Amino acid sequence: MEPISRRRALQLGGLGLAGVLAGGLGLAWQGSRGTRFDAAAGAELSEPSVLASSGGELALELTAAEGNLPVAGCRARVLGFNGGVPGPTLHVRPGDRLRVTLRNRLTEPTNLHLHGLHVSPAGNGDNPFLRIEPGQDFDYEYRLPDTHPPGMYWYHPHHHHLVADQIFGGLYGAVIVDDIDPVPVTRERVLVIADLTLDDAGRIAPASTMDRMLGREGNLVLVNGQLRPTMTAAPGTRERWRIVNACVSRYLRLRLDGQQLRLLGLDSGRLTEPRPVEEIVLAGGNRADLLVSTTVGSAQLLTLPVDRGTTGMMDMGMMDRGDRDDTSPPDGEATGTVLATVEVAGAAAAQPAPVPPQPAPRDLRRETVAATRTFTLGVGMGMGTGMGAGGMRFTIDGREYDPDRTDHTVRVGTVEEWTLINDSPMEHSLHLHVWPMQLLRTGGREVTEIIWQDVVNIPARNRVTVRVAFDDYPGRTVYHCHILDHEDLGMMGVIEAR
Ligand SMILES: [Cu+2]
Repeated sequence: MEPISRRRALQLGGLGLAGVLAGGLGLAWQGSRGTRFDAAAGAELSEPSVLASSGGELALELTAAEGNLPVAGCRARVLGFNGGVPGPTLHVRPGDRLRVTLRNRLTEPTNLHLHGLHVSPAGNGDNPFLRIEPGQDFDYEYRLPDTHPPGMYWYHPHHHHLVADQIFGGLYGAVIVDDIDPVPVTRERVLVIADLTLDDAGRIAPASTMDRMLGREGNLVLVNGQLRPTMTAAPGTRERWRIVNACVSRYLRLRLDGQQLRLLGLDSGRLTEPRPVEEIVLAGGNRADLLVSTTVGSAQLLTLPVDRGTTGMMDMGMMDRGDRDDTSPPDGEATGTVLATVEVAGAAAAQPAPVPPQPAPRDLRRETVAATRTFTLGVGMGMGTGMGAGGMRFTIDGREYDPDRTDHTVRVGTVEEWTLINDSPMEHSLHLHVWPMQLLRTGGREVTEIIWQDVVNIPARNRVTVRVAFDDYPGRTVYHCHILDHEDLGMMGVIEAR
C-alpha cells in the first residue's frame, strides 16, 4: 500500500495548490466514495488479450455476461465480453473474413455492432436490427474488402433502448485493421477509454432521467478498465497509441503536456503526414491514432472538460444539473481528469525510422454529387416513445426511431452531400454505420484538409456538411447521435442502400 499512497501524494503535489483548491468538492467525493478506487490507481497499464487472424480468417466466440470482474482495481459487478472489461482486442487485415459467435448470457436482449468497419449490413453481417435473446447464440460473419482502410475500430452491442446501459456496463472492445506496411514505432498501445459509475456495493449505478437527457457521464474514467494506470518508456522512443472513446456520452479532450504528440489518423481516416497536436477532442465513438515521441520526465494524460450544453429545459429554469456535482471526478472542472501517467526515464533508445508518407485519401470534393439531403437533430417538448425521456423527444427530422420505417433510400454507386443540422442548445453527433463521411464544412468553416470520420460532432445550434460515397453494400442500416443515451431515446433513423 505504501508505494501507492506515495504516488498519490506525488500526484496531488503535481497538481499544486490550485489543483487542491479547485478540487475541494472532488476531495469530498474521494472521501465518501473514491477511496477504495484511489488505493488501486497507478498500476502499470495492462492491455486486453489479443486475438489475431491467420490465413485470412479470425473466428472467435464472444460471451456477453455479468460477473464480478476486475475494474478500477477492484472486483465489481459489471458486464463483460469473455470476462474482460474491455473485451479482447481483435486484429484483422484487409480482405479477412471475421466470424464471431455471440453468446448472450445476459438477462436481456443484445447484439453486436462493429463500429467504423466498412462491411455489409445485411443478413448476419453488421446488422443492427438483429435481436439476440438471453441464452441464445448467433453466428455473425463479416468480410472486409481488400481495400479496407487500416486503423482502429471497436465493437459493442447495438440493441435499441439498451445500447447505453450495456456499454456503460462494460461491453466494448477494440478492433484493429493492421497496416499492410507497418508504421515504424518502438511499441504500440491500445487505450480503450470508457467511463463508469459504481455504487457503494460495487454495482453499476443506474442512470436517472436527467442523466439520459444530458447524456450520462460516469464518475470513473477508465483506461483499459484501469483507474489512472502508469505507462513507462525510455526517452527518444516513438509509441503508437490507438485510442478509442468508448464513453457512452462523455467527450474527451485529451492532452499529454511534456511529450510530443502527432496525429496519424482519426477514425478510418489517415493523414498523409502525421500532424503535431497539443490536444485532441474525441466525441463518443471517435478514435485517435496517435504518435507519442518521448522526452524524459513524468507526464499526465488528461481529459479536460467539454461543455456539451443543456437540454434547454434547464435554461428555462425547469430543471438543474445540481445532483451531478457531488459525483464529479476528483480532479475538478478546471484542471481536468487524470487518465494515466507516463514515466519517461532511463537510457535513451534508438530512434525508429521516419514515418513514411501515407497514401493520399480519396477526396469527394472532386466527385459528382447525385443527391443532397438534410438531417435535423432536435430536442423538443412532448411525450416521446423513448423510455425515461422525462417529457422530452429526441428526434431526427422530427421523428423518433422506428426500425420498421425506412427514412432515406440511397443508390449504391453514388456520392451524396449531407447537411447535418443541430437545432438544439446541446451538442449532438452523427454516426453513420458502414460508410464513413468526409467533412466539408463545420460550424461555417471550410475544412481544407481531407478528413474522414464516422462520428461527426454537430455543435449546438450549428451545422456540418459531409459527403458520403455509397460505393457498395446494398442493405438497411442506421445513423444516430453517438451520445448513446440520446440514441436510446430515439435520435436514430434508418437508411437503405439499393
Ligand atoms: Cu445527441
